[in-house]
Amino acid sequence: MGVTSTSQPAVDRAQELKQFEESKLGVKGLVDSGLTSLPSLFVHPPETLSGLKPARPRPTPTPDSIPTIDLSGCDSGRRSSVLGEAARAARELGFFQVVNHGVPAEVLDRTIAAVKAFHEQPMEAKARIYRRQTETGVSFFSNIDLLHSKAASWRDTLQIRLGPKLADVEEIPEVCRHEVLEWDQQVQRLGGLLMGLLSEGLGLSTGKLQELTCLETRVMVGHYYPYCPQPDLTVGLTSHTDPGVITLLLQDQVGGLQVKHGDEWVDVTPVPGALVVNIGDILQIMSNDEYKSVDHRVLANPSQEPRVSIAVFCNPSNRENEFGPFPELVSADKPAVFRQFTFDEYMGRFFSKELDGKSLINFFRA
Ligand SMILES: O=C(O)CCC(=O)C(=O)O
Repeated sequence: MGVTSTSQPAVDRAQELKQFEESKLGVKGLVDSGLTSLPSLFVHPPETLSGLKPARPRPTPTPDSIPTIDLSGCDSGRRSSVLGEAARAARELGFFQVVNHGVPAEVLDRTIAAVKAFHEQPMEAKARIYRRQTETGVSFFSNIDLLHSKAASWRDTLQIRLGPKLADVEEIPEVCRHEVLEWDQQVQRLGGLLMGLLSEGLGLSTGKLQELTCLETRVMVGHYYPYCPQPDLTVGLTSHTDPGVITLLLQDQVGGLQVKHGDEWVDVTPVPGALVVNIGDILQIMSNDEYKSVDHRVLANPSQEPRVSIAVFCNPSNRENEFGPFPELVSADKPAVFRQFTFDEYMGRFFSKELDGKSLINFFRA
């Protein structure tokens, strides 16, 4: 296809974008075509590239590295210590990993393998569902913000609506259908447990977040980050915060996810068998700024081995209800720091702009 490489003169970006989108090849298609330098469409501005230096090495865990929390016994004797750890991580870092979460290792492995198999099918199979409209609840695309962003990123995505209304089951690619449905069962169970812990961590009842339908809307994105020939010129995923309540992420062992902590980027180093959990903007707002929704990004993948990650975003399904800080967390000493708004208004703003989260949450500050 006619995508301009970095060594060729620039052509009209809109035309280049259109060609890439209409080819339905995705980034993996570009890699498979044998390209050795980055199309200019994917080259990020100097202000992004200058901040891409590797995260600070952390040979031993330090208090501000991403903690791994052992969930075993959290329904019995260890609950208060587990919820203390989860709440502390949610307050200080907005991210943590969990092990002994009850999801069998075989399920983790086959979910990753199934999403990888989807992306590694012949192009025609994927092109059939290359689209940005979501009526059927299933779509394959490269870069959710391709049409709004200043520069594209080096990843493709399979997106599937899991709830409250599951996507048309027949539309879910057969190569990963069974595994996606099985994954959603695990997400619902574990998501409920985590929401219980995070609710209690705010001093609220265990069921508070689920009563507000926070686990009902679930969207899965199965990302594929192929080898990038010039990883210093682009990113896998630009820095952003997640707009929803919590996100559950399953990543393979390749690595590349980084979280902003203060002025530094910290690696979320893959831990075998672990799942990554992060706080979204709505939960930061509902917690009246107690919990933190933090910027995270993924570096472009320099290794020949593709990186696969699967995120499930959990959002409220009551989109017309008003959201804002929990009244229980507002007092004369700690007034509400956000105004009330509907989730519809929030998501409308999220999808109309580039992925650069913080300015969005700030829009709702009181
Ligand atoms: O691929 C990853 O590790 C992160 C994915 C992510 O942040 C997202 O989909 O919003």
